[in-house]
Amino acid sequence: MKNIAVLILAFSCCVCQVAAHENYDNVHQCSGSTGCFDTLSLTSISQTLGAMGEKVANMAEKMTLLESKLVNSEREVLELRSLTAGKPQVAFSAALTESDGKHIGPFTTDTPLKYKKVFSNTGNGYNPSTGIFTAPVNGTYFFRFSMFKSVSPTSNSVVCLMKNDEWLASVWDTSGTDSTDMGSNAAVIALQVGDSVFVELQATRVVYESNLYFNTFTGFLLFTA
Ligand SMILES: *[C@@H]1O[C@H](CO)[C@@H](O)[C@H](O)[C@H]1NC(C)=O
Ligand SMILES: [Ca+2]
Repeated sequence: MKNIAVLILAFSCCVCQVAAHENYDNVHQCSGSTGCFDTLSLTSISQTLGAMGEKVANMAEKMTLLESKLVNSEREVLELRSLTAGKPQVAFSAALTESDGKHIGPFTTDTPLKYKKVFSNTGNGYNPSTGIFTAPVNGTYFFRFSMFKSVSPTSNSVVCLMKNDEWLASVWDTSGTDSTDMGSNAAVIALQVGDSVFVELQATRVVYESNLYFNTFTGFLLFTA
């Protein structure tokens, strides 16, 4: 709207300048006769005003059109915002495996757990072939994971929630005298674009999974930074 107002102003100035030149020519043509000058300049001014009026009417028409387009665009933006709540949608949830029941591990080094049974992955931040979630936007995220262990062959489970190479939260169960055990942990953390979050099975430890899906990894964006 501001730009259009400036345009109209600039356009009006041009018209004024043209009118002034026309008057100047008239003065030369009619030198000596003030009556002729008055009539000619009045005619010229009224012609100019007529042309201006037509142009302003055209512009008013165009502005009405633009206004209605703007109203439509604003309505569409509001609709889209209400769909996404004005923020990117990032949420995933996955379980370890679809097998009937098996141990995962032990490995000789700390290893990211690959949660392959994907329940949801809105925004595709989670990669089931690596087990790693990569933050698509700066923001504050919630993560939660669970660990299940069986008694045999060894009840010895340590899993950690990791942000890049930093330990955030762990579940630990290394007693060998009881049978099945389960634990979970969670964290709310600020991430920047490209930060990795995953659950790491520590070296020499195991977890047990079946198609009851004891071991899960879940995360979602709470709000953007
Ligand atoms: C994310 O945050 C970092 C640190 O505050 C900033 O340098 C970067 O520009 C931000 N990136 C985006 C895409 O907002
Ligand atoms: Ca125990």
